[in-house]
Amino acid sequence: MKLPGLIAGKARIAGQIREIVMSEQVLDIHTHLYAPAFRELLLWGIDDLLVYHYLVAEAFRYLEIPYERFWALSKTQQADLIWQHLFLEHSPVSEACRGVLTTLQAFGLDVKKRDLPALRSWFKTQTVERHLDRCMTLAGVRRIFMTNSPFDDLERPVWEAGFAHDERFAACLRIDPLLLSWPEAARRLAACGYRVQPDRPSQRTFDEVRRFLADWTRQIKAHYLMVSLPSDFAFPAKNITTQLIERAVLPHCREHGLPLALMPGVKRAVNPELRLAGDGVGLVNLDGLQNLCAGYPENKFLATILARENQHEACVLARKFRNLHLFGCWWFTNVPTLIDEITRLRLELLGLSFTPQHSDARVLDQIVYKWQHSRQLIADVLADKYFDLAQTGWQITRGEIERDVKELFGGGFQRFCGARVAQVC
Ligand code: RAT
Ligand code: ZN
Repeated sequence: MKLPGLIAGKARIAGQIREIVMSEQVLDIHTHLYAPAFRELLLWGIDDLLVYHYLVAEAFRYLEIPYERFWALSKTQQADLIWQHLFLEHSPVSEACRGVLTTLQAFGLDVKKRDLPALRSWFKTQTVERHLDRCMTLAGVRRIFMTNSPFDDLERPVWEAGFAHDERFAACLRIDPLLLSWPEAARRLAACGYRVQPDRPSQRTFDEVRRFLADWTRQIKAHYLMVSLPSDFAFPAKNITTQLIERAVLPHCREHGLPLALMPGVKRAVNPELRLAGDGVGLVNLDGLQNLCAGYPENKFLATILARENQHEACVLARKFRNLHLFGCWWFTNVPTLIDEITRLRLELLGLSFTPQHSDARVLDQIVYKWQHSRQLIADVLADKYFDLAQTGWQITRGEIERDVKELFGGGFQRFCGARVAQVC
């Protein structure tokens, strides 16, 4: 084909793919959002958008006030300060700043006025139900997977009291305290009537941990279990974390047919003064993940890894182990440069057998920008890949592109997870 023909061909493929990728409904498989029944735990609106911890960290690049002074402010005052420094005194070019503007624009709000009080007034006139419908429609999200922790004192009573389930939300059991802060977790389990021994745990302790996991799996109808892991995570190791994984968590997951989602690479509280914004990233030795996949072929592992430098090795691991499903560009990797790079890498090494993105939204409105930005990048990468295929003479139908995009946007995840997830999605 001559150059003008090639360019026209590429533009045609790109246009078709963009149309499909922008409109396909997606499963958002990891968020920190809650169904409206959890009331104030479901964050939404302009002030929550502005005090998002990604923006707090960025604001402290410019702020000179002591950390405690910032934390002593009300949410509105913190939002004012962040707006002032990140939007007015500097151009909001970072991904998290741009995201706020993409979201407001999608709501039909005029960002060029830079009028924070007017934005606040608009949000005051919205109801959470209408806003939820709006955000899910604009984001094209058909189900939101929550992060649910029985160790959370605000969340646990809601489950215990019971509520009418909203089919758009799926629960996932988060177990960080159990695996990473055992003495404290054991104390809490004991207080709830589980006969666990914090020091020198016996078989009965592990059985009781399984009983705890089974109770909460049933209580919340968990779709998978999940844990974020420090960058120095090793498995197996001579520690309680390994024992708990081997003797309680993995048997529980096998018994209930649930995947375990592993999120390695966090360095918690690198700067505790920043609170939730104070975590960092570290390179992980992926031998631990390899040992889990190899040693427990009957278990399924979902994984998203925080360090950019770990992404290639993770893809190679997923080529070796079909019980490993990579997902998302997590947290610090959720920026255009890395979404583009990681998605290309995964497509080139894994074909379509991964889930390119999750939102990790903490504020409902964020699903709008996180999905809009990611969809554009995914569409561009796919367009290149289908164009490369076209160069070989391979012809692809619109139906086949739609099939592939469905696979990436939840179909592959559902199949990997098996019956439990397939039932509800
Ligand atoms: O991305 C985030 O909001 C982080 O604070 C973490 O919550 C992370 O996603 C996690 O699930 O640990
Ligand atoms: Zn998260």
